[in-house]
Amino acid sequence: MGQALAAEAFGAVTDPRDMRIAVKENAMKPQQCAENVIVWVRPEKCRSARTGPSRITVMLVGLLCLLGGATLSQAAMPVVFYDNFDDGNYDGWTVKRATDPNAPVFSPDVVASPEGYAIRGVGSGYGQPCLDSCIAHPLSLPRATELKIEMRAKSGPQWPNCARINLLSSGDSYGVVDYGEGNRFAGFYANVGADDVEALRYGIGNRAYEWHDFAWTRDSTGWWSLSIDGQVEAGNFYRDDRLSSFDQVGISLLRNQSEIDWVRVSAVPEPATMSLLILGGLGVLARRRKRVTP
Ligand SMILES: [Ca+2]
Ligand SMILES: [Ca+2]
Repeated sequence: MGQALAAEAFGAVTDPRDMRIAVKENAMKPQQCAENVIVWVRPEKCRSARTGPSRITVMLVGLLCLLGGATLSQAAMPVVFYDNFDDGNYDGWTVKRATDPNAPVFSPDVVASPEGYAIRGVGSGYGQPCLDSCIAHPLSLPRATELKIEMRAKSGPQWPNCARINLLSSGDSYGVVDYGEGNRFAGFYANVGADDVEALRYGIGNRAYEWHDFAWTRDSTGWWSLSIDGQVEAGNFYRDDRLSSFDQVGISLLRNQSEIDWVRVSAVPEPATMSLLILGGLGVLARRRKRVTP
């Protein structure tokens, strides 16, 4: 994506010598190449310009730095959805039935947590039918490339226990879990058409039972990585970019020991969308310059 961004920049600048952008890729750890954006501006051009000369160039560089940074830096990936439940409710979410069509509908509880409030499952877990507390919130996320699904969650030691986020795309989904009881893992699921894959089952020991910040991130080449508390623990564990447009965020809490304190979804638009943003920005700058230059 970085290369595409650079190509767009060259195409939009009348004198390509004014500006060069290079993106240093690190193929081994693509999720860490984010900060490697280098921008050169030819200084003599700035000096030779008279009225607000390279002001537009400087603004372009600023714009490109911002957009390039937003594109490449996962730390700066735009947040498209966030709820921390600290207002003591889950208004805006709809309580859903679990996948079992015979399951009753269970509303999760809102409980105090070390960081405000969290939501917690109810009951003792599986039964006849099973006892997930499921809620869903609408989301409008078209054509994303890079993605990040995050939650602060804890699960519990008794069987069964699971705190799960689903990012839904019509009938398909990516699912991420903090799975408790004896298994104690962070997991990732891709449910696309008839393909239902458990792509990651990463053992986390007793951390499954404690509050931790989990992040499942997809980079611009489709590789997913797992970070816990900001540290990459399972880098590039799976490659899947089949889903790019999403319409709902779902939460599933199994049993009254599994809790989620906050959920956050971040995304970067596909290059075509980003190019339109860049061209739109350039157009605004060009019109602004035209107005101030006789
Ligand atoms: Ca709320
Ligand atoms: Ca909270």
